[in-house]
Amino acid sequence: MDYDLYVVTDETIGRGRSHADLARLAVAGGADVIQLRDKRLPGRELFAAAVVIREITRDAGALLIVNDRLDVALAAGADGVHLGASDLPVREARRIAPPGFVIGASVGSVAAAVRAAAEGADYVALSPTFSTGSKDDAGPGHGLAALSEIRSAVSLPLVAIGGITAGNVSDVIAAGADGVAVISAVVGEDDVTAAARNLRARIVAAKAGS
Ligand code: TZP
Ligand code: MG
Repeated sequence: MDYDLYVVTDETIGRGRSHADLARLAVAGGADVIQLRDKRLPGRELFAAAVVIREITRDAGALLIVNDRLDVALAAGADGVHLGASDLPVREARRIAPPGFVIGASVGSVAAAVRAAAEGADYVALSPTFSTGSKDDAGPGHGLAALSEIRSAVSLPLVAIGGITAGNVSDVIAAGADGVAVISAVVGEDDVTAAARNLRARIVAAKAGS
């Protein structure tokens, strides 16, 4: 599974563009993963958005991950779900998800990453890697040292999320991330496709140099 550029849709940051618009523009720039994330939408509307983005991501060969909601992810035929500390436990999601379904987990420490791996997560995301204005309750950034520690402790794909920009993405990859998840650096830009393409090129270059 390729997590190089993982774009999280957020209509509050997306300058008037819908989740589907953002997904379409981001995959055109090479996004490998689209996460549908909306804390405001009722399940029925989140499902409707997921169905549309399922088509967009399938056509582009990108993964679709739904944030928080395993039920919506399964119903829409998404590739996976992303779970945080206040969501369904990874162990329970693993128990009821079909084979091959991707479960991602937000972690803030080595211990949490090791636990997520033991419970059956397919990837872990260090959240937040740097401080961010895009998530109210994100808390302070854990930093690159934490990223490297987690890299050494678990063999699962490791994604960095929070405060990642074109300016720091090379350092994030060098510290051990397999991929980066972003909102504002892509979704908040005027030209979403160009921003995605630029970020992905930097990720690929950083990997080639490591
Ligand atoms: N989870 C942890 S940090 C974050 C989420 C959804 C927000 C990331 O947004 P940005 O704009 O890339 O910092
Ligand atoms: Mg969550």
